[in-house]
Amino acid sequence: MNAREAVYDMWRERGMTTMFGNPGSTELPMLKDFPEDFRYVLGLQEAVAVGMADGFAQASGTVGHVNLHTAPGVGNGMGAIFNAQANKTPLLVTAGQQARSLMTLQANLTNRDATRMPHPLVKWSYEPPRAQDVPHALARGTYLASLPPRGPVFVSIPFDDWDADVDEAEVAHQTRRHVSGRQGPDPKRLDDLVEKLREAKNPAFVAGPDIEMCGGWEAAVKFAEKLKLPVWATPAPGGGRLGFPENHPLFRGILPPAIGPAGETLKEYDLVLVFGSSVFPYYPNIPGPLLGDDTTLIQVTNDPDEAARAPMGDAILADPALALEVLLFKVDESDREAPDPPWPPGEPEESDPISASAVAATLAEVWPADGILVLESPSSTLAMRSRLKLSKPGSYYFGAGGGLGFGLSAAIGVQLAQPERQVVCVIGEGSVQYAVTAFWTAAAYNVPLKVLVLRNEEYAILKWFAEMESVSGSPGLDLPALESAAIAGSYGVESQRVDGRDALHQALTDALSAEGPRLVEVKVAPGMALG
Ligand SMILES: Cc1ncc(C[n+]2csc(CCOP(=O)(O)OP(=O)(O)O)c2C)c(N)n1
Repeated sequence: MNAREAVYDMWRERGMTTMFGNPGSTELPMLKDFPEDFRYVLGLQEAVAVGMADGFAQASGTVGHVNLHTAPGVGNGMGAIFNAQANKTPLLVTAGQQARSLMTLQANLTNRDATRMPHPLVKWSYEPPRAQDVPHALARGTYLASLPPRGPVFVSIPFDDWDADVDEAEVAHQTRRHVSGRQGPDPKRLDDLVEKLREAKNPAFVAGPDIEMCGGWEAAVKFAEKLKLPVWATPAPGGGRLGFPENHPLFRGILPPAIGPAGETLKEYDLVLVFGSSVFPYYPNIPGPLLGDDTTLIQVTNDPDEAARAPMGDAILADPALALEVLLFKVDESDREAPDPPWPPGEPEESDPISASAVAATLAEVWPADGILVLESPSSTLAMRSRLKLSKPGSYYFGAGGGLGFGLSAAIGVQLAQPERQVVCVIGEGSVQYAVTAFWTAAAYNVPLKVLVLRNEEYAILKWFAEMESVSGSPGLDLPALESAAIAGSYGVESQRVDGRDALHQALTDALSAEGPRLVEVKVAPGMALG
């Protein structure tokens, strides 16, 4: 058996049969005699390949795999690897390397310090010392990527390793292991938490993305219902997934992301339980008290770094879903009165062009029951969340790292992983440009993704930040004449430009019933849409 056969067997066994990538000469030996039961999805630029693999891994529940071209390919993919790290996406990033015999003289394409290159962005970075170690190294990387906190790992593989003989029995031991990483909470600390809950007069629950990622959606709903807890979503910039149905009567909204306003919002509660989130993904810098004097905060997270770096409160290290399931047995039903549901957002004001809030309201009218939103429209994030009120697990993907380019690429990966559900990528015209070649992949592989581009002819959110930061006179914030529909059309995605709510309603209805990928570009008024 050679290294290639051993590695493909391992990937097959782990359900890792979809590979994203952009190949070069150093990667071709890995792709030789590509097995028919595998699927290779070509990205035309590495940031897109990584973003697609990120979305695919998150939505499929497998470890994603993306293969990059030695040093320049890794370099191009780095911003997207940063996003995968922030998203806690289990991702195996592999890259080709020059032949071992040519590395010391540094022949062309040698990645001279391959393991250092992606270092701060990955959990582990490795180049096997011998060809025979390639299967074990890839197995180790795959286990590590999937252990909490999950994230990307990197393995550099020299050109001539793939045909090397490996010991079949040894490789079977190394690669057929099950390594499980869900950890339960310390029972003593959980009992303390139950006691605090019993004493609390006005507790609240903050739901983070790891609830959903750990399979704790149902348990979170039952827990909040049993205790009649008002529920907040963790601040939007760091909430790459949802932790709680946003149409639930107990759901209050999204916590404001800055320190001062978040502290102010939580001040009314005497106990705040944060599950599956950092405390907190703060941004931007609006100082203030972290927490009210009479508020106690307890965080349950499976990420030791999140537990250690929180600026206040206590932390319990555990899988948030497991902790919720145990807690459900330990807490008594509360006889507190359930809080009133919040007011739904009113009809958006009419304007010409229409506002992003009106776009969100129109999208809500046609939203498919099983729809999945991949969102990268910075100035309308809050309007989309508050009007779509997504209520099923696996319905929302957002780049928690804030690096643009995630949205369009990830949407393709999510749609490939969830062919039965309808994926809609809502994206600003500026954000489209960071992953523009993704249109080609959508067209070439007939990925039935729908893209809604909001054209406001500016970097709206940056103008808003400029105002907040008292920065006037900044260049580079206007985007006239960026023709997203025409660009997507030239890559092969059928596209349409519309103005006004009625035309948008019709265009979205048509796009959603069409079979292949479709794009709708809508003109919107400049500025922020907060609700
Ligand atoms: C890779 C990367 N480069 C730059 C930025 C900074 N940035 C944040 S939001 C934004 C503007 C996005 O514009 P658009 O998609 O049109 O959305 P709008 O702000 O108009 O809603 C930029 C450039 C970023 N987040 N990521």
